[in-house]
Amino acid sequence: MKNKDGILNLPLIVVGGGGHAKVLISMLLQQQRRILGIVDVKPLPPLLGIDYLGDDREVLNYSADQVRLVNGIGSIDSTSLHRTIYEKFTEMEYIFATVLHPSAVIAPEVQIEDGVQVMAGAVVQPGTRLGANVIVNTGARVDHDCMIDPHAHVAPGVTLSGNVHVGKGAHIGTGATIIQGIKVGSAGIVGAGAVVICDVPDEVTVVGVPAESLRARTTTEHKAIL
Ligand code: JB2
Repeated sequence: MKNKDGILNLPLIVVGGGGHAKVLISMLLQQQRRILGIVDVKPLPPLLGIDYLGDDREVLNYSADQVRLVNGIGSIDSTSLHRTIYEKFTEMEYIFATVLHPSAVIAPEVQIEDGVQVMAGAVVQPGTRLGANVIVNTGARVDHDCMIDPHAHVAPGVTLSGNVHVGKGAHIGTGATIIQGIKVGSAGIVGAGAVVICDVPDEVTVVGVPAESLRARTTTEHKAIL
């Protein structure tokens, strides 16, 4: 995989200055990338030595061919802000850098779209496609032929067996395991530590071992109480 960003090596602006941005900045500094600064909705002290520039309007001081952006917004309650930030700036023709930790093991046959982030210790096997703005977080394992649609977040320590399809903007919580051939619908949420053995419909949250819909679980619990 080679993308335009890797060839041009343009300076970077990190959008968002919280926990996810800190991990990205550390990776980028190890790779000796030049970071112009951070934009955030609130003023921040320097983060790993990188200064706060101002709010998102600060990006507009640079043309889209002078800089690359790094999406420093992770997944707080959902991936929606991560997605919004990406869409807002790509509509203005800015390009998000692809950030791959050198310790991640990524098979050469993996397709990687713009703005993908793969953190330390992750493994991504052949035949997999990582859509635009996808995060494969620390130590996650994505086995062969998985389709990870744009804006999805595969949190630290997740295991996806082969042929898993993760829908647009889905969030796979820390340490979850998804067996082979499962589809998680768009904006689906898999709770931390869940073991998913059945498909997850769009916008549904599943939790537990084996995973079941949060709504179904709540209803069952209510019935039990009543
Ligand atoms: O519209 C915005 C905006 N809204 C919030 N534009 C910009 N440029 N920044 C924005 N922010 C800023 O994002 C907040 O002011 C805050 O500084 C930052 C979010 O930081 P936080 O640490 O709360 O979340 P995160 O997205 O960096 O990290 C989450 O996701 C990661 C994947 C956490 O849950 C982490 O624990 C997790 N590893």
